[in-house]
Amino acid sequence: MAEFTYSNVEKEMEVYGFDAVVKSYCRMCHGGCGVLVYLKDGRVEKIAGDPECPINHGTLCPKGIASAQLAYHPDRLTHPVRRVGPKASGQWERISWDEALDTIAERINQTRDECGAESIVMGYGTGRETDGLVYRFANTLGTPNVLTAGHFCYGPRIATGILTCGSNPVVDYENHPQCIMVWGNNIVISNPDEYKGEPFSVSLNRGAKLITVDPRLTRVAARSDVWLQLRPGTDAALALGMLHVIIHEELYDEDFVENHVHGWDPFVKRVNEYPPDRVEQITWVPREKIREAARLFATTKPAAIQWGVAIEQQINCADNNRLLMALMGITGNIDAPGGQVLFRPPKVRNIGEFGAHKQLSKAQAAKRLGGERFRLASNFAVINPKCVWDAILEEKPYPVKMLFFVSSNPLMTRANAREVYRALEKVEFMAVSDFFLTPTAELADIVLPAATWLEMDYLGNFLLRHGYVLPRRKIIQVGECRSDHDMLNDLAHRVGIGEHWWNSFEGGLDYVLEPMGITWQEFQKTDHVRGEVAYYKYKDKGFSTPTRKFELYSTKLEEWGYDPLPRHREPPESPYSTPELFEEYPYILITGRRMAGFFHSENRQVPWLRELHRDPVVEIHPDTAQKVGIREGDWVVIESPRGKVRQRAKFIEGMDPRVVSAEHAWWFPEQKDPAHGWAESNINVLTDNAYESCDPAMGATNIRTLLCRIYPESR
Ligand SMILES: Nc1nc2c(c(=O)[nH]1)N[C@H]1C(S)=C(S)[C@@H](COP(=O)(O)OP(=O)(O)OC[C@H]3O[C@@H](n4cnc5c(=O)[nH]c(N)nc54)[C@H](O)[C@@H]3O)O[C@H]1N2
Ligand SMILES: Nc1nc2c(c(=O)[nH]1)N[C@H]1C(S)=C(S)[C@@H](COP(=O)(O)OP(=O)(O)OC[C@H]3O[C@@H](n4cnc5c(=O)[nH]c(N)nc54)[C@H](O)[C@@H]3O)O[C@H]1N2
Ligand code: SF4
Ligand SMILES: [Mo]
Repeated sequence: MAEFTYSNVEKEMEVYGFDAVVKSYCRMCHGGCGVLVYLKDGRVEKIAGDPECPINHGTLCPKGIASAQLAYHPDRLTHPVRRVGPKASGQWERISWDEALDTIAERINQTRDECGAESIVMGYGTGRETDGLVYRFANTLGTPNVLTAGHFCYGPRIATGILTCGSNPVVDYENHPQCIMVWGNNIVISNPDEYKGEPFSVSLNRGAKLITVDPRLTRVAARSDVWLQLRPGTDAALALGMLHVIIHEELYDEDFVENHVHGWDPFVKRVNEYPPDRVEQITWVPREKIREAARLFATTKPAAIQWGVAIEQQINCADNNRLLMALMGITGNIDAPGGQVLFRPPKVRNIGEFGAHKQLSKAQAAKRLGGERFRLASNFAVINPKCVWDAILEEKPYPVKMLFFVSSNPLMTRANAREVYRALEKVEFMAVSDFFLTPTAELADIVLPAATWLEMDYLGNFLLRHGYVLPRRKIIQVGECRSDHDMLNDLAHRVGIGEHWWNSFEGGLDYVLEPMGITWQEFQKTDHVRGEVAYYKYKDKGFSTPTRKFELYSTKLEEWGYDPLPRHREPPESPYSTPELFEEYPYILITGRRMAGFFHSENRQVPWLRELHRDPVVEIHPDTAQKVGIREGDWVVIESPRGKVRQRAKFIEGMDPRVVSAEHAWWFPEQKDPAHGWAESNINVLTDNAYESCDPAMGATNIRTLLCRIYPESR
């Protein structure tokens, strides 16, 4: 264990009688915050931020602080169970780990032999750091089908980053950007991926200019120099409008454009289709504001874009990402200190090797669901969820017989939840690994009790692109819970693919660390490692793309038959694309803003966190509310052509009266029947997953902008 001394910690131990304080890294979200875990009689008594951690500098969010309430929750599943009644009957019996894993192994072997490995779909949830191993399991087993949120979250940033400049450009807060453009992101609440709110706030406090692109007046928007309140789903048009200003006013970095970009002329031609007056009509943002923001961003150095998932859950997903990268690139902020850096990882095995992607044969890879339709996604081993539901329900292009979800709750988090339900109900066999019997787990055949971050050794943040790898340490054991890594390593031996795995999972940790010449036992004595930090690497080596240039014009997309240049597509449901529907459903609905205490469908049962936020909330402008007869705090009905749900109205002046914003992933663990109210307030009952509404290359489901009506429950 790392040696450390903090005078206040020593004092606290003395005064409160803690037995030990252990350093580790939280993972109640995508993870990364350094923590000090205080123990008394072997139990976690308190969790505090580690002031020495370069990621959070001692700060923590409510989820981190409440982690022990999750770990010790009385409803937690602490041993494997097998369902003994019909699906969703809530009838379970306790079984041993051996019995559980043997049963799953038997089904895997039988399904693979009778139908082919591709009819087994593995799945994992966002950022639970099960990613690498679930892929390793799937790839070594021979199935190309791994179902994640990767089609509409983070995956698109990585995929388009690789196409455009070789990696994902990450904001360099350490060198304090002088201008930050927050685009479709609420960083101070969501602390997503590589980012935590603390370094962002420090840069603001040092005087960085702030531009916010968000349909809602968030706390960040309220602090901005310029707030662009765009119509939801029109980000591509807005970015093209800003590029128009930057190009026509010659505010771009000439050296970068001349020497380092591919496709400048055709790109400018495309941008010319989006002058600010046209963009104003599309986005509802006044042209003067577009100009003001473009000028501020392009003339303040260094500048960075703090981008979020809102731009990815749209039909324009891949192009939105590419356009924001174009803004970073042509203003000279790529790989610049205080700009957007292509950080290098330390010398560890990369996620591709850990995920054993080379083990999957070409013939099996060609069977990836949706592979022909969504070629960008498929090239990054990502699938669109509807392809899985269709393969179960319609057996097309082949039947999927088995699902195995390790850390995901798709009934709450995937679009068109009623279709998801039908698929989970029909599938022949489903295994789930989770902390609780969630609405998804209630439909499973076997549920495995997973370990929380306090109960595992792992290489934290090893997938992310900020260049850090962190030693997460096992501190407690709860019941029979096991880490997913340990569980998958064990299962791999039971299905005959053990040769690609290790005797115990510690071997997997050693495998990743091997290029650094150290073992897990040695690594866990350190605080963290970081890759070498270097700027402007492209000046010597070019970018890691097919042309070695920053590709404004994507040669790969062209090869795959897509438009190589980014453009704006009107959202599939909108006042303009579906005017008749708009008459019946006259409001634009945004779904899924983040809440501080919850992580998607998680934590509704954690007392400190539920206290922060008791009920699902839909935000609405007071004028709109008055028009439809809604009072503040009322339970109201939100309805789309797919269905209706209830949430409580909250009045927000800082919303366009034509837009409402609902929360996602709500279920009610306090309802003890096996449905746990999954359909009551679950906004994904309303979202659409039709293929035509998805991003044509990435398969991102358009869940951010749809049409709805909203009215009091009593109507
Ligand atoms: N309408 C709408 N829908 C959305 C979104 C939105 O904005 N709007 N956002 C989408 C996005 S960006 C994402 S990433 C997805 C997220 O989708 P999911 O990742 O499916 O999200 P969760 O609901 O958090 O499901 C995770 C489950 O895993 C369990 N769990 C947590 N940690 C572990 C672990 O270490 N091991 C195991 N075995 N289980 C664990 C939790 O208890 C929980 O039940 O949701 C998407 N859905
Ligand atoms: N506490 C907490 N933290 C989380 C999560 C969580 O569930 N809870 N989830 C994690 C995950 S998986 C993810 S992906 C990240 C996401 O983190 P963020 O990217 O911060 O996601 P959101 O808060 O959903 O959306 C950000 C902002 O986008 C705005 N927005 C909505 N529609 C549009 C649009 O069309 N265009 C633009 N420009 N903006 C729009 C919303 O109003 C919102 O303020 O958060 C991660 N962190
Ligand atoms: S931001 Fe994430 S890693 Fe940091 S304390 Fe909160 S949940 Fe933990
Ligand atoms: Mo996400």
